[in-house]
Amino acid sequence: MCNTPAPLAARRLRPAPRSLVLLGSTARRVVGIGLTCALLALAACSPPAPREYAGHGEAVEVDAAARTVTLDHGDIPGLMKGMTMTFDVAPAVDLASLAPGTEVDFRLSDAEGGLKVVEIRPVDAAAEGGSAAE
Ligand SMILES: [Cu+2]
Repeated sequence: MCNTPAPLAARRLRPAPRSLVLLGSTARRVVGIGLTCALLALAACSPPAPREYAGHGEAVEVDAAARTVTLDHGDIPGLMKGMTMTFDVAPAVDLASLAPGTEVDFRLSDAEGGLKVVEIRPVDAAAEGGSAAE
């Protein structure tokens, strides 16, 4: 008997990706278009999740009119090393009561486009001793 085992063996030896073989060229194109649309929809409809960072430092300069604060800040994990720099401040933050020279804890967020200070509050001198009661 002639069982022709050669083609079977040859087929087994060729590890062609099954999914691609099973899909016709049209189906592949549809999948490709679908993927492209999904990616475009993702890019257009869901902006990247806003990132937040916590920092600590000293308010060197406060410009309530320009909505900026210059901070001499320590390292901000995941963002930058310690430095003195000016940040934009989100509209909701009250800068009127923040005096230059104040030691502050602050939060930054990139939710509204650029990086902005979304919270800034003086470090309670009493809490600095270690028993921080907020
Ligand atoms: Cu900085």
